[in-house]
Amino acid sequence: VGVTRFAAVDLGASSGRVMAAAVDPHRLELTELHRFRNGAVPLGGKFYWDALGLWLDVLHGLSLAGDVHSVGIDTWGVDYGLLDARGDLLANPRHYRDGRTIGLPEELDHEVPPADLYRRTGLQRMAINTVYQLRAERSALLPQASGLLLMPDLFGYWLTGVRTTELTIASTTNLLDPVRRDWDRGLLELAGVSADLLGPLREPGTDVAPITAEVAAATGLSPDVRWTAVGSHDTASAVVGVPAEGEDFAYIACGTWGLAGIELSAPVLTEDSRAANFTNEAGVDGTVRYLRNVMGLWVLSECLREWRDRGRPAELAPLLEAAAAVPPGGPVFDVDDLSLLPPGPMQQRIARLCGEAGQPVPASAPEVVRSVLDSLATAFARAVRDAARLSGRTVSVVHLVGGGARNSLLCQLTADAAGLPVVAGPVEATALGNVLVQARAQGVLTGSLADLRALVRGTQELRTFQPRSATEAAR
Ligand code: LRH
Repeated sequence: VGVTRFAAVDLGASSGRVMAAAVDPHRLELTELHRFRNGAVPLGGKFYWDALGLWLDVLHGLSLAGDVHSVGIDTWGVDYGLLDARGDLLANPRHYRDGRTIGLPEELDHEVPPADLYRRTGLQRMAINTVYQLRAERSALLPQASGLLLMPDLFGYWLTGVRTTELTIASTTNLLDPVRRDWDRGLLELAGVSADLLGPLREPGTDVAPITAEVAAATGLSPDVRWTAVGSHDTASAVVGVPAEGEDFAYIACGTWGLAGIELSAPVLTEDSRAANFTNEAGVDGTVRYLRNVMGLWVLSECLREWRDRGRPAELAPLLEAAAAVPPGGPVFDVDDLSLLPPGPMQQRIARLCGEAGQPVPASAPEVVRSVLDSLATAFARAVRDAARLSGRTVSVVHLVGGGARNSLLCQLTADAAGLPVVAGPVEATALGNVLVQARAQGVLTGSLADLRALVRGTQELRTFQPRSATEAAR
């Protein structure tokens, strides 16, 4: 069997990248072709995607891809673009950190009681969910729209001219029935979205279409290159890329967000699960991603941005080293507090949260960093414990993948808080999961998710952090 090459486009919250991978049943080698900044574009008090700027970066990345067989695209969840009758973008897509959905969950509660919405969709209650964004759009652009594409599908449409809605990204909308893995028509109607506004639903791992002649000309790619629908929700791809062995594992996909949970074969839609704010998102191969969205490294990166803007030292490596030397047992705050969601003065918000919780306020930068990481580790450990309890599953190891896997202090603190070994890596689990699903869809790999994960385990660098006792940690 020869080596086949694939391209993965992964649009993450702080950066986007185009990667190439060489794959055969014993090989999985990722090369970064192009990395570019990504983030919410503030304008007029609102936050947008820079969709066309990103499109140029995607084309540039693909122009460096050479001889690839197919392309897969993943982005973060919940956001979408609206199309007019000609198929053109109606407006710049909004970014979920926009404040337009504040108060809308409470408003929708009058039409669909929260318990009912959870039983039907199984999603964690978050104001960023598409159902609330659409509500904000109801009297504005939605009536003019002839099409709605979630972000990875929008880029796929630009790549091929074909509209489709991939299942894992659809499952972040709060409009999908996680049991039937199909739209809840009643909720679509309530959101003001007719089913024909959305493309047909497709499972991840579906070959969709070849790239357009325009894209082939712009990138130098062969016009035979395919778009393969992957787990196009970045978290779904990240979970494919978890190098787990067996079933007793939890994962934390830790980047801007920290998605902490387990993989199940059926959703958990109980009241306990709703009260614990767990989500049931669709995964690859009919799986359910049973997890909690934890605020993640966003809190830390906003602190760094704030310090940088004020001309204070904001280099991550020395700050982490200093944070590691801060004694344990310091202030821990609720990282999921809604006040931390929008960009802004993070240190001040953290100080307020610590103060309100009757804890000392971290003063120096290393103390703030340590408090953020202790708080994240606490939230991750709680999510792992809750996921096991609510699903009745046993967890004996935690896999931490994504950018957070580089942060040794975070990995160690998570192991300590969870009382379980943490296996860190791969950092690029999302791009790897994207590529693996393409390679299998295109017949280069075969087997189950366990087989795909074995390839990750056998080819990528991993580090294990053993949990320490309190006395060991203090030393
Ligand atoms: C992580 C993520 C997460 C949420 C959020 C909007 O990048 O996709 O799963 O959906 O972003």
